[in-house]
Amino acid sequence: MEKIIGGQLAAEALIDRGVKHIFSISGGHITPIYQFLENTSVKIFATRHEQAAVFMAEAYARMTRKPAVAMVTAGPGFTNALSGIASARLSNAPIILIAGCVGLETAEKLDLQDMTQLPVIAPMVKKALVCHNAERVPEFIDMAFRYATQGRPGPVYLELPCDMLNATADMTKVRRYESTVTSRSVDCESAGKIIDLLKGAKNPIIIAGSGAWYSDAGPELVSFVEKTGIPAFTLGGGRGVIPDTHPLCFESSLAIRPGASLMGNMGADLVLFLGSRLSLFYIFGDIFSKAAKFIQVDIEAEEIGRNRSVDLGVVSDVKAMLAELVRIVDERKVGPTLQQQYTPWLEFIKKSDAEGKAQAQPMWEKAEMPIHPLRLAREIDDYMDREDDIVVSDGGDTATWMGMTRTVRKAGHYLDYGLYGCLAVGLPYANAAKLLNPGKRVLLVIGDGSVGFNFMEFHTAIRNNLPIVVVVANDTLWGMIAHSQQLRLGHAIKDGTDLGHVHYEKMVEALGGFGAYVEKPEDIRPAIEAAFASGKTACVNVMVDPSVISPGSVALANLGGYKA
Ligand SMILES: Cc1ncc(C[n+]2csc(CCOP(=O)(O)OP(=O)(O)O)c2C)c(N)n1
Repeated sequence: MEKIIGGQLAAEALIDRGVKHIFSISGGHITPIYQFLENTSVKIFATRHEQAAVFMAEAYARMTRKPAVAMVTAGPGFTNALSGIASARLSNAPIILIAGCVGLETAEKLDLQDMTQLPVIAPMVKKALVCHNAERVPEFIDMAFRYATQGRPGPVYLELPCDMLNATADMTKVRRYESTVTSRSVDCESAGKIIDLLKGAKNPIIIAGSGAWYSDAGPELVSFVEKTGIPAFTLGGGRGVIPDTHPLCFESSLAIRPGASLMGNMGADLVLFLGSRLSLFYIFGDIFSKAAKFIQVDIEAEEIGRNRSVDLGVVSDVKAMLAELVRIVDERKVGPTLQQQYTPWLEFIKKSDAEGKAQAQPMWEKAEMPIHPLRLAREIDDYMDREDDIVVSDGGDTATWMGMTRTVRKAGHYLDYGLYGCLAVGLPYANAAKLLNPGKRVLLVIGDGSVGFNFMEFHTAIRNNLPIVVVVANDTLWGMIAHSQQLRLGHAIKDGTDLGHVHYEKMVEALGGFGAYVEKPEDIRPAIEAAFASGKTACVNVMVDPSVISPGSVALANLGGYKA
């Protein structure tokens, strides 16, 4: 009889699951899986750092809303992967991290790359699994996929000890598993109560977060907003579920965004909070009036009520809930009445939007040197104007400026690090975006500090023919920290915030990519055009004004536990 080992069963289970890419760096402990993935439908996508592999899986999962797999070797491969796992936990990305580890035979004998991995990662994931039995590998892989995707999506860890991967399986005991849950929970009674509360409101807003995107609630959200006339905002993974260009969408709910968000958040008398979390981004809930009615809809009961008591907490799938709300609005024929009721509020929101934007206009348009970083963000936003364009941002101030500017036309087409705030995501996210979307333009804008972390991912892009365009917003500083120190101490602490002037574009040229260097505002657009036209992985190094302080740095100096 053919000898089948645990590694083969793992490889076959991943193939059976339809996995197309596994993001990874090789290692002896996982070779028994690699050897059975060679020349199969699964491509091992090799990065230059395990952190980058997991960030790629995270972006892949965030964009496709399907589970993505990263695979790392024991010990150092595992520890390098941890930042990506922490990030995926906060972005709700359904990723599965498979890690090798030393075998039971040699545990605690001082074997190579030995460390106790499971208790380190267990608090960081939805579920930490270890399979000790070769025959049960397919079952554990099925389990990992189920945990990653059900309820609130998130990361799952699966540890496969190397002696188990090399052990011969008793095939009479092997069973194939694959289950997918398709039903969506909806609380119909609460839907009626939401409509009743809306009838009593004058100034309602809707905020849609990543829960709206993961449940694919875009069409239902647009329909509900159009029928009722409630102004809508989006945040994080929810950006784009209703396009920023929709007349009833007022873009990001981040209060620092030039537009209506601050007045919308502060002036609302009812907040319909859909699949979002009351995090720092809402000053832990304090941005809203205490008197406002707060309705929170979330797939996870534990999330409801974090940082604020709610008037109505609903455990529900966001899409199913919105579909029910649309149905009730139609059935009770309340749409026109609600629209009329909210008209003065909508006019106020539109006026706030215009005023907020007018205030930022001089910075968006600033023509003098040195380049204002908001002008750079505006040039990028203007250039990346196709519905399918994908923009990724990374860096402290840089991501803040881009978040204040980017017009998100389609969900899943704007990525930043979100709540985990981990610099270094940019290149892996952009590479994952291009891998998934070879026909779409992908641009990353990134701080000069952040670009250093995973710089060799330029090479990964070049090797894999991923012609992404990377714009480095180069202020020769770890800008956000230098700026928040200036605000707090009156000066930046040079050690730790100074980076010096580096020609990053030349480094990319040396790797085989395209490079351009920009100092004048009017040269930004031609350089980006040339970068895309080159068809190569490109770096456009743009010198920006190091003295401009972003609202993100102001917040860092003044908010919560960061303030002096
Ligand atoms: C991995 C990681 N290390 C450190 C920090 C702290 N931090 C936040 S913003 C920032 C400065 C970022 O500088 P840069 O990438 O040049 O972007 P800029 O703020 O200048 O736009 C630092 C060091 C972090 N968020 N993540």
